[in-house]
Amino acid sequence: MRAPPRLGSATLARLPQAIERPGYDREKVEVGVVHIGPGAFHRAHQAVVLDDILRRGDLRWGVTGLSLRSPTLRDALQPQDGLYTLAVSQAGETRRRVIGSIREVIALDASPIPLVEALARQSTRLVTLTITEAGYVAPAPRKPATAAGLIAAALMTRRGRGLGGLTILACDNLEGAGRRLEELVCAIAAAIDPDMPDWIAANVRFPACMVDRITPATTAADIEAFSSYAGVEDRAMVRTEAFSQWVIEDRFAGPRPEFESVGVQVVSDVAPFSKAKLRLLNGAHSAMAYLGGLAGLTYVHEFVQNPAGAAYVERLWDEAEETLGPTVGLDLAAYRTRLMARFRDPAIAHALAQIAIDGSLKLPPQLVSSLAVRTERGLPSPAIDLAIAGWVKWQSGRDDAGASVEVRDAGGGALRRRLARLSAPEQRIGALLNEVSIIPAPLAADTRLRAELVDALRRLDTKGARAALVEVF
Ligand code: CS2
Repeated sequence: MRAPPRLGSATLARLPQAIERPGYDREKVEVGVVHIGPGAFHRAHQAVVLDDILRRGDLRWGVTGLSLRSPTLRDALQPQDGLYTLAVSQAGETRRRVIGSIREVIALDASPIPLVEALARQSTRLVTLTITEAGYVAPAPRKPATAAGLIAAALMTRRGRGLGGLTILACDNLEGAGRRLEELVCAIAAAIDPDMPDWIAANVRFPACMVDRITPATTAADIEAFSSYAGVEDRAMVRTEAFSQWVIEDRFAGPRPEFESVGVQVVSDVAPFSKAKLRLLNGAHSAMAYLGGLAGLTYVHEFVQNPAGAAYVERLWDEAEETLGPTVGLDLAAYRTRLMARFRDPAIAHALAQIAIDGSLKLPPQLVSSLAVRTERGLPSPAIDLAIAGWVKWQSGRDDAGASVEVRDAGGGALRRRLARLSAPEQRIGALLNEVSIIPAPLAADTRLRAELVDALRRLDTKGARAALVEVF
C-alpha cells in the first residue's frame, strides 16, 4: 500500500470537508510571537488562540516555535508547511481543524544564534513559553542554551539595536512562573551587563498567566487513525478536550493580540485562578497519577469512573478548596463539577504515566502548597497525605503488583537514591521531609504531619493503593 501524502498547503484541499481549514492567507501572516517549547500543549492551546486571532483578520500574530530539546517537531512540521490538525473530543464526538498559526520551528540542534535572532526580530512582540516546571530551575553552570539564557541574549541584542522590549508570558503550571523567569533572565543578563536589569524593568513585562487544556501526548495510533480517516498523514497532530482557558494579567509591554475577542480573560490578578487550578486540577492529577499508577490503572478516566476513585478526588478537593482565599470570578462548585466531567471523559484517554513525570517539581505547587496552609491551621489532610505518600512509594519503581514502572523526573534524583536504600515508612518519610526543595522547614518540623504521612505510607505498603484510598473518606 502507498503511504498517504503529508498534510501541507498543497494537500489541504484533499482533506475531508468536515475538517476546518485556516480561512486566512497564510502568506500574509507576520511573525509577532515566538514560542519556546512548541509541544502538544502549545499546539492545543496558545497556537489555537493565535489561529483564532489570525482568523479574525489581524495577521500580525503568526508564531515561530523554538525547540530546545529535540528537532523532532521541526522535522514533523517543516514538510507540512507548519500545518497540523487539532482533534477536539467531547462526549464521543471529534471535531477536527487545521491550525495555521505556526509559520516555522527552529531547533537548537546546531547553534543558538538563529533562536536568539528570532527573539530579537523587530516584528516579535510577544514571547510565550511552555518549558515545563523544570525550565524554571536555575541552570547548572555552563549548561547549553536554556530558555532564560536565550531570552537574556535576545534582550541584550534588542537593546543594542535600539529595538523595543517584549511581553514574555510563561505558560507553565507554576504560580509566579513569570516572576521566576524574570529573575533568571535578569541574573543571566546582569552577569554580562550590570545595566540590563534596569533596561528590562523599563522595557519588558512578564505578566502572570494561567493556562488550562487537558492534552494527552499524541500516540502513533492517533497518527495512524487520522491518516486512515483523512487520507493524509499528519505527524504533528494533537488530540485535546473542548475546554480551554487562558487567563492573563493585564500588563503588556507593547502591542498585543486582542485576546478578549477570542475568549481569553485579561484580568488584574491571576493568582486566584492559578491557585485554584494548580491545587484542584493539577493536584488531583498528580494524586491520581501515583495512586492510580500504583493500583495498576492506565488512564485518568479509569480512576474517576470507579466510585471510590471519584470519592477520593472529591475529598482531596474538599481539603484543597479550604486553602483557597477569596476566588473572585470563580464559582468553585461549578468548577469542580465541570472538572470531574472532564476527568471522566474516556475520549481524552489521558495517560497517568504522562502526568507522573517530574513529580518532585509538581508536588510543591500542587499538593504541598495546600498541605502547608492546612498544617499551619492545625487541620489534618488525609487525602493529600495519601497522595504524597503515593509519590514516595512510586519512587521505588514498582507498582502494588510488583510490576516495574518508569520513574521519570528532572529533579529529585538524590532523594530517589536515598529512598531506594530505605524500607521503613518512618525512614522514607523522614527522607522526604528533609528535602527542602519539596517540603518547607515548618512542615518538616510538624510532628503530627510526620505521623500522618508515615501512617499513609504504611497503609500503602501493607494494603496497596486501592484499599488505602477507600479508607480516606
Ligand atoms: C497535567 C497537566 O501532566 C500534568 O502535570 O496535570 O499537563 C494538565 O493536564 C494541564 O495542566 C491541564 O491544563
